[in-house]
Amino acid sequence: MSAAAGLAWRQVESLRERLQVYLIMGSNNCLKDPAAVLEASIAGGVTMFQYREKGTGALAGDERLSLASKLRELCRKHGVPFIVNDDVDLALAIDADGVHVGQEDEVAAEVRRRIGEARILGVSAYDQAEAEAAIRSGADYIGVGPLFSTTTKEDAKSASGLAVLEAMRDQGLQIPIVGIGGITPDNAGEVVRAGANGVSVITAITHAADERAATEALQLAVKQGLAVRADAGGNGLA
Ligand code: FQP
Ligand code: MG
Repeated sequence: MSAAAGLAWRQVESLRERLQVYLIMGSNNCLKDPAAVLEASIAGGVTMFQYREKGTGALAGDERLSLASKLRELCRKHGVPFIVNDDVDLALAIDADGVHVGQEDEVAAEVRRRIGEARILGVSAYDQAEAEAAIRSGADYIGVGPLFSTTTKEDAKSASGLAVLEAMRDQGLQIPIVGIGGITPDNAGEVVRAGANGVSVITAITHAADERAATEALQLAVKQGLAVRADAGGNGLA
């Protein structure tokens, strides 16, 4: 990544667009070769990618580094921002475009300090207080959820529903938001209409029979949701 590209991606308008269809994935989420899954999803229009190698059967050590590097190069080749989940050292080692951390991970303000000003910082927020703290820590975007129930994350909290997104926007939060947890092409539109700029998914793409088609369906649902929001006068956030 050149520093210039990183800074451009951090621009708020650009980041909102990048959050539209955000794929999160590690080797253990995939039913086939992870690089093939990522390539198919990029062909279908994935706008951002998070490498999350975690949970039962996750790779470690050299295997993890090697897969991370491979997926990082694929993203670079196609101009898709590459984010690393949790692991700042890995992100710096492979020159990732950013890092995503949650409330139980390295403190967000410290992550911002370590990754510098050219990389994207994403932070998970379950409610308004966590969202405000994330913003103070230098987050570029927040991941809000789980909105719907999910079985992918072993330690997931209970589903919040869409009201949390509406409440955040009603309270004036302007930061780019991506919804997470149990999102499919069927509910992606309502996630955006409730106030998210996009959706992030694991299973909806990695377990799809056709990853490209699944990505296209998510992209369409998000675009339609954004259009409805704009028609309704938007909230200045679309
Ligand atoms: N939102 C997003 C994103 N990515 C994530 N990985 C999470 C939320 C969850 O630390 P966290 O983050 O609570 O759990 P884990 O590290 O197990 O994923 F916004 F990018 F969609
Ligand atoms: Mg985490």
